[in-house]
Amino acid sequence: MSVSQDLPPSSQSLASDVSALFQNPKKYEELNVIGTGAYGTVYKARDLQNGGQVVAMKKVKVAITEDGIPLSTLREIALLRQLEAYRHPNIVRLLDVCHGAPSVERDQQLLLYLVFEHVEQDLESYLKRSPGPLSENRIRSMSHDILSGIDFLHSHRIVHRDLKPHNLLVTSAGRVKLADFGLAKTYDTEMKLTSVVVTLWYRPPEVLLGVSYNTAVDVWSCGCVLAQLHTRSPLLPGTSDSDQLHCIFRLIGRPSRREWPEAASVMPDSFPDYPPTNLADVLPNIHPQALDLIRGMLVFDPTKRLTALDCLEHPYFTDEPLT
Ligand code: 0RS
Repeated sequence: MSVSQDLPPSSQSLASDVSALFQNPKKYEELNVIGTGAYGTVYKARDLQNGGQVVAMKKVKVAITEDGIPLSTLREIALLRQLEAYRHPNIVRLLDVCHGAPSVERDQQLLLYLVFEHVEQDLESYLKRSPGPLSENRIRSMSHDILSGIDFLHSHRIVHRDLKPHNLLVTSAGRVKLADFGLAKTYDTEMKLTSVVVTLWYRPPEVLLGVSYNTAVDVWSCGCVLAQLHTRSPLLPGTSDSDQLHCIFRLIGRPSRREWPEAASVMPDSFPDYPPTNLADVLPNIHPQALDLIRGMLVFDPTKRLTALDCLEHPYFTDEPLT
């Protein structure tokens, strides 16, 4: 693979950096498919050179141009590698990046293999398998784990954009780790080509309304996940973009015309004037501080929503020591 020849001088070091990290994927033995989606396919695999350690191997197809691998892809891989240096406890470990052998490279496409530590369960299955409600301590510790992971990404100017129980992984020790972020542009194009059903339940109003968005989107998604930790069922299970907005406004009330973003793709009067529902009725028996935290996360205006750091500093986490 020739990645460095045609790049501007400023990106030379980046390209060779990434290039040096690519290894032969032959040293991994695929065991079975863990999941497949817009992101590509994730396999459970065995690292043959490392005592047979079980790993999660994600195959991503990358379109190559005359100039080689798109600079945006190289940048994202470099960024994932850079993040890995911090070994954040709530981010899944990236162990290796390699590329496909020439025989597996199709026309204008390259297979990239991202090798991660393998984590036993995803939060979706964890909640389904849980025989009863999670304990208050468990909920608080999992909520803190998720928010710490988000705050770490945000402090590196990364927006996850698709946070949901499916890509939150639960270790055997009960810690939560974020997966499936980065390489966003790489699979945005893939997403349009595949007919994968994407869940809308964690999507914030600004994304559904088609206005520009930022890190606040992850806080909304996280608010939906935190509510789900309490009830073990999705808070806002919309069936289409429009139904998702109905679900949201039935919960938080339809925003006034004054609050409605100018660039929105739909008008406020497309929706009934829903009054807000009391979140306490939807989340019965919830810790009052947890309720206050989730309220601050599910705010329509992204600029008025709590940040991930605000959330971590909320009394829900600071009033009592975490277990
Ligand atoms: C739909 C019911 C199924 O170790 C799992 C892992 C798992 C991983 C792992 C590590 C690092 C990823 C996975 C990863 C990479 C995209 C991803 C998208 C979603 C999730 C993880 C991604 N439900 C969902 C999948 N599932 C079984 C139930 C599991 C179970 C254990 N361990 N992924 N998925 N990155 N890219």
